[in-house]
Amino acid sequence: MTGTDTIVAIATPPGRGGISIVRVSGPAVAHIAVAMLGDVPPHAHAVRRDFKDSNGAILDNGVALFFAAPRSFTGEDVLELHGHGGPVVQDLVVAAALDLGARAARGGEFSERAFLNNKIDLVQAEAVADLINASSAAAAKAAVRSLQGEFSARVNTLADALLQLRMHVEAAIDFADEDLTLLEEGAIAQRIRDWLTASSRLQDLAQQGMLLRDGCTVVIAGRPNAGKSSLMNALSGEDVAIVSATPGTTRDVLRATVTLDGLPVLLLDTAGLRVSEDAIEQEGVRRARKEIERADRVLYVVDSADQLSVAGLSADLLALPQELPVTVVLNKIDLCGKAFVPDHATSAPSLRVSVTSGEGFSALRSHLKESLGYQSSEASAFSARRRHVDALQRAHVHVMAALHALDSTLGVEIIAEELKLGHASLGEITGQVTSEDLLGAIFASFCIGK
Ligand SMILES: Nc1nc2c(ncn2[C@@H]2O[C@H](COP(=O)(O)OP(=O)(O)OP(=O)(O)O)[C@@H](O)[C@H]2O)c(=O)[nH]1
Ligand SMILES: [Mg+2]
Repeated sequence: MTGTDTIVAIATPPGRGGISIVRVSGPAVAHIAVAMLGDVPPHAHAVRRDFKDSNGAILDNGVALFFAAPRSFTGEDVLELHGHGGPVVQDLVVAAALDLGARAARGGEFSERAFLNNKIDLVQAEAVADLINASSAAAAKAAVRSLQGEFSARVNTLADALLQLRMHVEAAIDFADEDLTLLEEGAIAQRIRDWLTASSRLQDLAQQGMLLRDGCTVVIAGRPNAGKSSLMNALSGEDVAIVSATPGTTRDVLRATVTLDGLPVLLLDTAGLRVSEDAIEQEGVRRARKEIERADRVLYVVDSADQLSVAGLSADLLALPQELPVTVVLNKIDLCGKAFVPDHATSAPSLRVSVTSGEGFSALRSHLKESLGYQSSEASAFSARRRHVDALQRAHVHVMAALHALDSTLGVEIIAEELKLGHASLGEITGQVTSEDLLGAIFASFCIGK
């Protein structure tokens, strides 16, 4: 399935740098090496060479690395030219390879070839991109674990167990007379239950991996002057937003990224929610509402020292979209007595803080992590994507259906079919079962040269 053509790309970031790497992969690599370097260097040995164009003109002098198929990242012959990091010289080296029969690689094409040549599975290919794009140290470590195959191994264990179950059940179909003896042993039901337990556990882990990779969006909302921008600045540790005693200060949506124990959180500060005659402020409120709808969690900030805000809290919360995950942050508690707890008639959790004194902040951070579903279990986390979690869930549902069919003695064929569908869902994760569309979508998001 691999391309019969040879691809070339600059593998290092664009611009000037100490070193830049041009990577070539495909059947024409040996030809290109002979033309540009004078020989094909020995496998995986760094050699010093002049890099020449097809006319023999010297373009650069650097280190060349050749990896013979299939012992390379892509599984094809690969040549890496480590030259000087100037944009013009890099382009000249690429142009020379193009001249000698290579074509410019698309984003992710090297990784795609690695996948198609069975050097890595789909989860690992995705982990390459996740590692490059990791927005926190924890996310990077998690991506490395996926890259090393930890997630794939767990998926494969589940898939293998399911395959065993399928074989057992399908044997029951083939030997119809012994139908009952094969299935009524009870062992099958127990094995399916065990499988479901393991599947739930992996779903939890994958969910964590997805959180680590994608992070969460937390929107700070509330009435004007509640202390939203102050909270934004305090949580991000930066002076992102203008704070002033004048209500209606913030108009635009302001963003800052913070890391909570490795969990990347995008914080959004928004305009105070109120009815206003001012067109600019109206637009600010409109933007605030738009972000609120998309939030993974809303921190609804209340000025606890302001009687009107406290009295209006229940109504304010009711005016927010239904089923929105909201935490009420009762701010400015430095201005009220300790015993003061405004009552509000919703089930939203509430926390008391003072941005000025810092009181209640560590509780707020822990609450955020917990409410976003993050357990900072760095040791076992691996990166995962929404599509992995979806596929795991689908597999789980099918196997549940199989168990149901077994319990209600629905017929062995139905059990077999559900197990088969579950197995196929798992296969989508590592790429045993894929469609062209899926592959295209995954690799298109990679950077060029990867
Ligand atoms: N005493 C006290 N004052 C606070 C606290 N938090 C914020 N403030 C003050 O409250 C005022 C409003 O703060 P901002 O952070 O600008 O409020 P905001 O909710 O962003 O206001 P808008 O952008 O106008 O909607 C400022 O004068 C802050 O210094 C607090 O915990 N205690
Ligand atoms: Mg503000």
